Amino acid sequence: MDNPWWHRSVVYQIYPRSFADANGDGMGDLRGIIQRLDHLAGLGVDVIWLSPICRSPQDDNGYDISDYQDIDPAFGSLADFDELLAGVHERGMRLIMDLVVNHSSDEHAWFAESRSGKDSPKRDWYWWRPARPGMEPGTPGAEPNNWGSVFGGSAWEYDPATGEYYLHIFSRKQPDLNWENPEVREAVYAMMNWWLDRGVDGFRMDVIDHISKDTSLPDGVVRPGSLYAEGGPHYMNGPRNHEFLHEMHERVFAGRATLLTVAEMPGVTIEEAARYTDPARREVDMVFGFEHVWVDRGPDPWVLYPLRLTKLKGILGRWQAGLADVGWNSLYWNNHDQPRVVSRYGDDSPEFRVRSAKMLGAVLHLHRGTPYIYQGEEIGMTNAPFASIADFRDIEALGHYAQAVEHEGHSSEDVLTVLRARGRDNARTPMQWDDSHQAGFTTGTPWLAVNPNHKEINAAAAVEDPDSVYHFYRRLIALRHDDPVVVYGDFTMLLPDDERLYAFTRRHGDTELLVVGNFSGERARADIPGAEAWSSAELVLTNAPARTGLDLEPWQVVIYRRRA
Ligand code: TEU
Repeated sequence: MDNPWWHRSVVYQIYPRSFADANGDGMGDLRGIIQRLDHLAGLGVDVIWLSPICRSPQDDNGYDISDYQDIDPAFGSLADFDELLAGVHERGMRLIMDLVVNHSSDEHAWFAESRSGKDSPKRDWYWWRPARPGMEPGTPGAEPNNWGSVFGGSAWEYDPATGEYYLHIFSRKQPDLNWENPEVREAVYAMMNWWLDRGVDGFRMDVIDHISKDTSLPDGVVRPGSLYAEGGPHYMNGPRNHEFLHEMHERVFAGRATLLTVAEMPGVTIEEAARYTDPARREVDMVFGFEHVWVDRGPDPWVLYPLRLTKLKGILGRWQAGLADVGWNSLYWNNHDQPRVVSRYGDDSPEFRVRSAKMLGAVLHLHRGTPYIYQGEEIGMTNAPFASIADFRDIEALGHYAQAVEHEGHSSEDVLTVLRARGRDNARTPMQWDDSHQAGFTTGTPWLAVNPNHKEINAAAAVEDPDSVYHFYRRLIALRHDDPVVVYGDFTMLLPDDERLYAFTRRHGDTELLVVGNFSGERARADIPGAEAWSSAELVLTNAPARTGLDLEPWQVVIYRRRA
């Protein structure tokens, strides 16, 4: 079988709300994206992934869909979408949609019908349950189980009209669909086929390892200091998850040649990832694991830990090894849920921002797998200077703040410190196009404040400057397109115990690459085994004035190539 095209591809994620606003209402839209397509074509990316654009009350910025087959008026219309898709295809790129089907919006017609009465034909499309036995429905503690919602509070919402509760792992406006019901699955597959028939090239599947739950919905373990239990073990990667994704493959993907399917799976292990992405099992092409973006957190996601490079290398090295023979990795530092990587694992000070952003890009893109770039990463955008809770918009940040400050007794300043480092709004500040008012994102008032550093950090300046992060990313993408060792080479981690250097080799046929990145603000020498063999190798790319050999400047990365 030929290697699939997406092995050679780089994906670029657009968060439409924050990308480009064509109509001046302060929110990005499809016509804004159409106007900026040449930025992406110029970068050289192969695929665009659009975060949700379907009709939505926008409780979770579109991850709460009320009509899967229409565009939210705030983003435009189906006609705008068709024009965008054509523009993407004309430039030789592909487009994948965000598929959000673990839950719908509570304003979806399906849920309205389900909620209308216990004998509604769609009652069983969602997870309705009575109060805990012996408890008065609607009173504290009477929820069917003790799970907490990801966004704070109970995972159950009481519905007085029928005296029952519905499950929502995310917000109360995101009721979980019941995948046990075959009608639900058929409705989802029909909708997916409708989009593919319209011409889209695949899907990124939101929390798709949450669709099969332990149907007994048992109580979970409550962490000390928490009000609610972590339900994850009972709803992530559940007993029928593989079965459902295989069925989806059969009903939707089979026989369609050029698709890309990527499954977001917060709870996935390497072993499970190998199963989900084994082509012989016909489920999905790749998964987004979370271990490497949770490297700086503990069991409580809201406690900060410093990055330990050895731990990060341990995780990514195990994923490389675990999917070396069967399956395929996705590679990402950033998306709309993660803080900006240059602020998180790099150094966003004026002295080292550009250099560390390039180093991080090179280390990621030279792993084996398909790299994802999140809008703004290619110009080294940073976390935002949020002054107070009033500056945040994200439902997760606001929900966590309310729970931690109002119900769990934490100080406001402590919670803000964590939110500044970890809050999702860091990724969601508007794309910085130029140094003008509102960074060229909108002529109106943006829904979330533009980062004041757009005066220096913006796409126009980056495209002008041959030494920018943008042109470095462009070269990384070109390197993948030009040299099969980047795509197919095997992966060997070096210096696993070094807390400053990230070093590995890739080998394909007679070509070998050596990549060494310095994750520190100090000079460091890479004492790798067989270092002398690299002394005459070609320096393919670096981000600092080249020094000799394997002595690295602060935050420097070197990529060497040699042929046997
Ligand atoms: O994210 C799922 C997910 O794992 C997040 O809840 C993550 O744990 C959290 O944001 C870390 O801070 C997906 C989407 O990417 C996210 O934007 C949605 O809010 C969520 O699903 C619900 O649809």
